This record gives sequence, C-alpha cells and structure tokens, in this order.
Amino acid sequence: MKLIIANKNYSSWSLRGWLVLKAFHVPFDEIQLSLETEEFYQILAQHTSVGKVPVLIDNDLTVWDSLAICEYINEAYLQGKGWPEDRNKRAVARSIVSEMHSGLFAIRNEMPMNCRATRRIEPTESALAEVAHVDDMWSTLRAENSKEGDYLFGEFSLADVFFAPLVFRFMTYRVAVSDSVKAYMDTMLAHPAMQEWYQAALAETEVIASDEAGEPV
Ligand SMILES: N[C@@H](CCC(=O)N[C@@H](CS)C(=O)NCC(=O)O)C(=O)O
Repeated sequence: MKLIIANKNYSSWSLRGWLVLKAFHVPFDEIQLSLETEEFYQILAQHTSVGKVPVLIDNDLTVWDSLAICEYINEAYLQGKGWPEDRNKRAVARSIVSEMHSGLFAIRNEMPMNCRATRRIEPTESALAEVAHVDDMWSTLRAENSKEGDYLFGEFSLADVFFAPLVFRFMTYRVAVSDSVKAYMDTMLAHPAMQEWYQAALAETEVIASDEAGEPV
C-alpha cells in the first residue's frame, strides 16, 4: 500500500491519511511530494486527476480524500475498530468528523497548520467562536469517555485522527483552551505517531508563504 502526501509541516489533510495508517499500525510506503511544485502535480497525475493529497493506492484501488481513506482503512484493515463500538458514540464521532471535514472554515483559514511556526495571529470573532465550539466538543467528550481512555472517545479513534491538525494549530498559535482540552492535547502530542510526524515536520525547510499566517513572535 502506498500513501501520497505533501509537506508534513503544512499538509493537514495528509496528516489525517497518514495518521490513520500509522496509529493503527497498518504497513504502507510513503510518497512525499512538495506542495506548489511541478513534480507534485506530475506525479499525482500518474495516479489520479484529483490534484490533491492524500491519495491511497492499495493494489489496483486508488482512494482519495482523507475521509474516504479513513473509511476504507477502517473497513479493509481495522474490522471497524476505527470508530467507537457503541452506535450512538459512532454517530457523534461521525458528526464531529464530518463537521471538521466540511466546516470550521475560520480556524482553517486563519490558522493554517504550520507545525514549526512560532507566530502570532489575531483570530477574528468567527475563529474564536469556532475554537470555543471545539473546546466544548472536546471537553464534553473527554468528560463522557474518561473511564475508557484518554482520547475523545476513550480509545484512539478516527475522531482523534481528524482533529490531530487542530491540536498542532492550537499548540503553535497558543490558542487559549480549557484545562481538559489542554490535557487532551498533551495526550495527542505525546502519541508516538504524532511525535514522528512533528519531528519530520520540524526537519523540513520548504516555506509556503500562503500558509505562514500572522507575524513572527
Ligand atoms: N477534502 C480533501 C482536501 C485535500 C486537500 O486540500 N489537500 C491539499 C493539501 S493539505 C492539497 O493537496 N493541495 C494542493 C493543491 O490544492 O494544489 C481531503 O479531505 O483530503
């Protein structure tokens, strides 16, 4: 199995496709391309016309889009264990993942993932409202599922995969969060796969100007 991704420092959607494989110990080869280069589009075009990463290639099957990749891995390799076992919890997990996939635009626009950033941003009211909503979701889930483990639904799940880039964003832009969200972020940041991604991101040197939001601190 091969996964095509982009710069670890910047590519939040790549992180989701990569993390589901790494965290659940599914073996794969990684093809990393640099955003905004000719090679990115040329090599990607050999597999799909989508023009975006992540893209998963499993024998003769090509799957693109982070959520479709997570769902495929969950079905084909995890026997459904990517989602919480309880049906109602699964429904909530799918709600928050869908919301991340199709919304939270102010956070996404104003706080681009930039793992090595030490930059100051001035979030708009919209971004602050989204942060408050995410804080509410995460702290509520942590309170409900604390007996089962330290992740959003207790055990690590696709919900954690989907919010992993927000953990990096909240860390680097020093977003004010509640104590319970801080504890959850510490758990996520200590996850071996998150650490592996983070260290690789710090080692990268390419600069994508459009993802360098805010001012250097
Ligand atoms: N909805 C897609 C979004 C994929 C996406 O926007 N990927 C970005 C990198 S994070 C990309 O490939 N950008 C290259 C481009 O637009 O030229 C997913 O969930 O995978």
